[in-house]
This record gives sequence, C-alpha cells and structure tokens, in this order.
Amino acid sequence: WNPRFPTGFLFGASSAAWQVEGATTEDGRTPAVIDLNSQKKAPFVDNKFTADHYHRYAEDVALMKECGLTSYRFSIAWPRIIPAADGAVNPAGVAFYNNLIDELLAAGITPIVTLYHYDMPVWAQEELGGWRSRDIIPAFEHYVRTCFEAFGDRVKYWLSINEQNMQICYGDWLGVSKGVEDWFRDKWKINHIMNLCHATAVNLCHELVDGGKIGPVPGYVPIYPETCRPEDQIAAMNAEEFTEKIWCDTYAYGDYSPFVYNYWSNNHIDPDIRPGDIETMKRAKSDFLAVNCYRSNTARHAPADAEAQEYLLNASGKKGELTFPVVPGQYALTRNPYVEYTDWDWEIDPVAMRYALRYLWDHYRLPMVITENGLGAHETKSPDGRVHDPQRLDYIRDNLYQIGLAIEDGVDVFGYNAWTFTDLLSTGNGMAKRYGFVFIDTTDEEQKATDDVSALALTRIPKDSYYWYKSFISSGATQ
Ligand code: BGP
Repeated sequence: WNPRFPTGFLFGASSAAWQVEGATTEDGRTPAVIDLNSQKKAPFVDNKFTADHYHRYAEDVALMKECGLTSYRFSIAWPRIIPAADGAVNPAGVAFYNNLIDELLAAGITPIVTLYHYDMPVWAQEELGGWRSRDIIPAFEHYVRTCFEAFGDRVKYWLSINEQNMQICYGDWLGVSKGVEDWFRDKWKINHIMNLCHATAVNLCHELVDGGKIGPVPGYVPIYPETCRPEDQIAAMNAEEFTEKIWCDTYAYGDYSPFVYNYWSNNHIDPDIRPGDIETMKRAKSDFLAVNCYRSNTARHAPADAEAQEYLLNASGKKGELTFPVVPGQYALTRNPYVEYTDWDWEIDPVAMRYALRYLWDHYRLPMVITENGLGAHETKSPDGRVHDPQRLDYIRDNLYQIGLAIEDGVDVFGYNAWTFTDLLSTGNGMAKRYGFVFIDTTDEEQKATDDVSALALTRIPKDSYYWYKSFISSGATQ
C-alpha cells in the first residue's frame, strides 16, 4: 500500500474540553450541564480530573510534535470563557486557550477549534433555558464573538456545534432534553434554535476572522439496507434521513428539505420558525463539512404495527449488550454479519469511511475534514510497561487506506483527526473505554478515590498505535 494524500493534508488528532481538560472548578470555570449529567452515569464518568490536559497541555503538545502531527482539533469550554449570566469574560479562561494555541503553533500544529462540544453552562441552562429557549441565541453569539476576537488572529479553522444530529437523536444521553416535556415534538424547536446558533457562528466568523473558515460537525454513520428487499432500501433511506441527512441538508442549503416540512406537517409539529430565520440560515455558507465517522449501521423494514424499541447503547463494554432501535413504520436497525464489532458493539467497518466521504461529497460538494474516527477499547499497561493496541492500529491504518481511496475517487478531503490523542473520558464509560494514541495511567477507581489531582500519576505512555502513526506521517504519505 502506497497511499498518496494531497500536499498539506493535515494529519492530526482530536479531543473535547469536557472530556480531556479536568480542572472543572479552577480559574473561574463554572459547571456545565454535561458535568452534572455525566456524574449520574454508571460506572463513573466524573470529569473533574480526566487527563488533566488543563495543567499538562505543554507535555501533550510536545508529544504531538514528536509524533509529527500537523493538526489538533480541540474544543473551547463555554463556561471557562463566560462563567456567569452577566456575560463577563474570564481572563484566566482566555489565557489557557491562548497558551494552548501558541504552544501548538510553535510546534507547527494547526489548531482546529470547536466552539460547542456539549458543555452548555449551567447558568445558561437555568437562567435562559439552554437550547430550549431563543434567549440562548444572543448568549451564544456573545460567547462565539469573544472567541473569534480573542483567538481569530491565530485560529483559522473553526467548527460550530459538535454532532447536533446526535444531540437531537440521543437527547437524554448528551443532556439536551433536560426539562423538555414533549421531546417528540419539542426537539424540533430545539434543533431549530441550534441551527440559528450554528448560522450565527458561521456569519460572525466570516465577519470577524480574517481568512477564517468554518463548518458544522455532523456525526455521520452510513446506513446499509439489510437485504435487497425494496422495503429494506426505503428503511435505510428513512434511517439516513432521521439520523443525519436532515442536518446535512440544512447546513448545505440553509433551509429544511421538503421531506422534513412534510414530516412536521403530518405529525402536527411546529418547529417555531420565525420571520427572518431562514434568511439567516441561508446566509450562513459553510466553508467545509467536518465529519465524525466511526462505524456503519444496517437497517431493515419495520411495519407500522411493529413494537417500538428505544436505542439502548452498550454502556457496559460487554459485547452483545446493545439493543437496536425499532421505529415503527420507518426502520429498525440490526446487526451486520459482514463486519466485526468492538466490545461496545460499534461496527468495525473502515469501508464506511469511504462510503461516508463519497456520499457527502456527491450530495453537498463541500470540502471535508475528518474530525473524529477511532476505536474504543479496554486497555491496561502490559508487564513490559508498554501499551499494546493492535486493534486500534489496524483500525486507524484501514481507515486511512479508505480515505486514500476516496481521494482517488475524486473526493475533496483536507485532513484526518483521529479520536483521540491522549486517552480521555468516554461519554458513557469514563476511562474504561479508551481511544488515545497515548495511554494515561489512571483508572476511574483512582479518580473517584481522590479530590486531589496531584495524588494521580497520569503518566503519558505512547501506545503502539502512536509509533505506527508517527512512522506513517513521516513516511511521506503526502505527495
Ligand atoms: C462522538 C463525540 C465524542 C466522543 C466519541 C466517542 O460522538 O463527539 O465526544 O465521545 O463520540 O464516543 P464514546 O465516548 O461514547 O465512546
């Protein structure tokens, strides 16, 4: 295999503030809804320390440089920048991201910055209603304006909202449905408010950041029909619409598709679209699509009288514990016998990456950057003191191979950022489910047992996949 990527292709890794930083109560940061939501989950996903990137970012950036990374995708924590409803900017929060950005640039690493990766400030939830209320729009505008003004001289790649589609599809898991009574209908109002915030960020970035580029971050899971039965094909189309296409269409065209308007009308749903909203959305032209792609799904026909079943994600890490959803009259998801599964029942399907890139390019003709792709696994230090992760190494290599094929197919892709650089907190499984190129020597039990971060070693140990990625990047993969 002799992959060729375009000159300047970014080889990087990815993270999110609430999952990697720790220091949740330091230097003026106030709580985010996800902090409190995550603490309730089993077994333990309290983010008070996690990888302690907040204090050890310089060590992490040095390891990135050593690996040869040319990009790092991370997010800014809203409650670190604007800790309270009065809107005052927290200088310590700004200083932290200034230092991180400067450290990256000095190491020759391009920052790619997500504005919102699940950390709605508690003050914004309680005093404004969070995503439920249009009062969040000016607050979000103030926050993103602050970021563009503070960091826009050095950050040129911006991402608006991470996986809006997943937040709407799995509202409870990611804290968005908090306080919502009629989720089936009201989620479309919330989604519309998020679209307006996305549009606000795009329009402001273009106004304030010289040479700035910005895009949305859909979580994209290709959906295959289970068989060539025509009804299964429609089921796959339905699943595609309701889990991702609705969002991608709106980002690309600045309006909802006829399919969605029709669905709302059939189901007596009022998304509360007000005069001027669609114009704001249409004006917000994304410069690229940032794509999070890990796996695929398989759909089969579900008759209208089928029994509904909620999507119960595997939260235990014991293979086979996932419950696939059934949406009567639309689709049912099912197991794919042609692919392997991780311990959390995620399909290991690198071809899905080529499919995703081809599909999104064909539909939207926007350049793309991969902002998440990776494999979650149980991992421990082996007796030789190293961490062997052959499954991840294969996964990353096979996904890069498929990206190479998509580029040969003519797709415009300008970067790959694996999830993640260091181990960090998984959304549902804390440190038990690891994704990093670099092992963080800590366990959930150790984190739970202390209130003092200095009691934790948190030693960084590059895994086998780190050394593989390093040799891949230095092998001249770009032409
Ligand atoms: C994506 C999220 C990330 C990350 C990843 C892995 O959808 O954007 O924040 O967590 O999924 O998911 P998990 O941690 O649940 O394994």
